[in-house]
Amino acid sequence: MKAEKTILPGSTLGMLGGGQLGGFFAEAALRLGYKVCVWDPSPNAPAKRFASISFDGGFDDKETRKQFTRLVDCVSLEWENVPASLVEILEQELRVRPGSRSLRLAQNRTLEKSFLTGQGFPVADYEVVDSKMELHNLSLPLPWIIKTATEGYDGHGQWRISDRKSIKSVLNVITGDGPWVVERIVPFMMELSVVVSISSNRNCVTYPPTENIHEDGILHISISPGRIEKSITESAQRLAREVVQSIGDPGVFCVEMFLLNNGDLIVNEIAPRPHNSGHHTIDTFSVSQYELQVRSLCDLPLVNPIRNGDSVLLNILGQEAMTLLKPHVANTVMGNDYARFYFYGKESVRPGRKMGHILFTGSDNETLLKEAIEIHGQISNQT
Ligand code: AIR
Repeated sequence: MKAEKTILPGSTLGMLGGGQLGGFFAEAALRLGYKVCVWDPSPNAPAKRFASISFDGGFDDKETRKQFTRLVDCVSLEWENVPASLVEILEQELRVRPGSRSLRLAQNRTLEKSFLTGQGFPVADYEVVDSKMELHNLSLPLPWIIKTATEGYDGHGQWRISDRKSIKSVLNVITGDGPWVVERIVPFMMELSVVVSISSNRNCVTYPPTENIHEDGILHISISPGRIEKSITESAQRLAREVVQSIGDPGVFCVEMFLLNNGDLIVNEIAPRPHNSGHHTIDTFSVSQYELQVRSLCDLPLVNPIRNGDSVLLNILGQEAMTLLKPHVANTVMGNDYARFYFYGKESVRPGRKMGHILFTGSDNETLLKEAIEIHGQISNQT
């Protein structure tokens, strides 16, 4: 790795992955005066709308890698399915943040879990099985959620089992070659996520916890700040900071956790990148998670995010985008006084695909939540 130095505006930042998260990173970088080079095999990847230059080659294409390496001053990523082997090669010549170490952890739930438990962080009880048949012999109390160790994303590669009788039927639908992580489903009060940015000298800044509501494994609504007591806010931020510090890689991370009925927090997952539940930081904080990604990558000072309002984020999923963009719906929904609209520019719709989001901002998140639910009703019920 190159010596730590500040990479100043005017330089070119490389981005592996060209989805919406990379797009928001690019917008933050452009505002600060950087150029951005996006590498994503999909020619129409959303972040390419903001790129000074972009590459469409596969992540295993040597020629693309050569040109990308020559052009960029440093590299970040926005998706954990970018091959860790590519990041390892790039790291030999360039600063890559977060690096292959955190990427490898995030790409493999088995590694992630053993890292977390090894470091003494609380997680749900779990077992790792290499073959599906081992499920019959597990003594882990039910209900379970079974997750593929690798390549799970947005609820894909996850199956729930509530009783022993249904093990047999689930065996027929589970895909992949294993291993799988089988987690005990814990009753929780709330799902929370905390975004942390950490610099190369291990200085950390965190946002307040966001409260997340999922539907079918996909993030539906995020409420900021989460509706929790101050003491839980502080413990969640401390836990997230400690997790990220123990990984040790500079960058932006999100620690997803569950708040249990007894007030305890347990870690669910770590994302080595900005998070969907942190999009609101663009609008309601003095510094966004994307700007902090740029700052931690370039060794610019990390500043404490100052909140200037409440927010409720509503994801626009799959077909909802098409409904919203019908003229009569757009004309009413887009007239909402609290709402800011983000469309990611994705060219094809898939069920559950994140097509955009609406951010409701104001001074009271109960009012904003009502607005979000009302608009969700309008975009999800129409054909
Ligand atoms: N992403 C990555 N992990 C979680 C999320 N939401 C973002 C990244 C990635 C994009 O989703 O920006 O590039 C992929 O979206 P899609 O709709 O093409 O699967």
